[in-house]
Amino acid sequence: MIGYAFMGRAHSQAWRVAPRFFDLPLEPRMGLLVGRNEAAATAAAGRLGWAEVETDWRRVVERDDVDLVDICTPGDTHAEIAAAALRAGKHVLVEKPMANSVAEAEAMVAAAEDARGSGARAMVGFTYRRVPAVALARQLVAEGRIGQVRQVRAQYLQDWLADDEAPLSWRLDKDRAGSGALGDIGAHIVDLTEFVTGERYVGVSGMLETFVHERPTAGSSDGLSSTAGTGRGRVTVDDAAAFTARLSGGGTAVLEATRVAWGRKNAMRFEISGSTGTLAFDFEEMNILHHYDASTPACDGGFRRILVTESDHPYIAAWWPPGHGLGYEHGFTHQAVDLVEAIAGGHDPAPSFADGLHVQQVLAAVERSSTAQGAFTAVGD
Ligand code: SOE
Repeated sequence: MIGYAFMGRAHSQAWRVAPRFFDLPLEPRMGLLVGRNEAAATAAAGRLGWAEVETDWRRVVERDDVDLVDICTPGDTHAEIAAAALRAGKHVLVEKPMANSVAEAEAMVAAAEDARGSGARAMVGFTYRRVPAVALARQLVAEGRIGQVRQVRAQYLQDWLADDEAPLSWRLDKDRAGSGALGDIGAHIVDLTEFVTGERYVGVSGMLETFVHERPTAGSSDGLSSTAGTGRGRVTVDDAAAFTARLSGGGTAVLEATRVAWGRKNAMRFEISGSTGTLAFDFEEMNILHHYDASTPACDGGFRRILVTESDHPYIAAWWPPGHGLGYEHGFTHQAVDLVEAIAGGHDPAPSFADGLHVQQVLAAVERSSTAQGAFTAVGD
């Protein structure tokens, strides 16, 4: 695993726990943690359960005793590391957004295609697909339980940048992160709503805004949060993104991603209205899915609140009795499980690098549209 901050911690927890709760066809062994600061990486490896430490990823990706490379670094490093690992015949899991540009994402797809012959598998970490209520929503749409998808409403709202004095970090630097709220969290709702509907966004009209152009430079950081330093630096990414979109099946969508919405901590929500019903989900109540079925007589109709903790709900059988609930980290565990099963079963995991490229194309179309005062922009052009 390369990187050991927020995502590295989440992935480590997943690799540790997955074989203890799920019957996996292969046992993951947590071999090497890679970080440039040897002392910090050594401390992290001890805490997170990695056997060895390396300071240069190049020395790791070709080692014979490495089968899978898990990339948890900022976006500007993804393409190079993923391509090198795939060339060496390793399986790759890469954090979202897959890359910082469409060109990088295309190169990653090409590397994954070339490596397929050697049996190497490549997957993007859109972990929210593995929240049981989200996976159930996808099943219900596929079963026709809301009919033809007509309207998608999705939001990803956070507030960790709502304070104008919140310090700079790599996530606010376009060269390192690619974009701001758009790629960091907008990418999740693009992927998630495509996953649930089984459709693709074909065109967008978008608007990006940066409200706070300068922030204190970061002083110290523990990988999760940072304190302000003494200087000030420029923010080069968006604080918020909003866009409307058209879906491949003829439906419409309204999406919003922001890191400056006071009071909203990790409110990733979607509501999907079809010709015969609606589904609604909010990550802040992640064990619940709401379903409105229009075939129920209006007099006793209304949204049904499904507590997604039954053993026949996706992923739940491996966990706790009904009603005991799962949390943020379980999505990462399910991701590890699905990847290991794909590797052992010899099939491609989802989301693939091609799926990651498509999300990148949607993000790029939103950026182009925003530059062109919101002109409708086809995805992929
Ligand atoms: C920060 O906005 C962040 O950590 C994202 O990068 C993650 O993808 C999201 O799951 C939580 O918020």
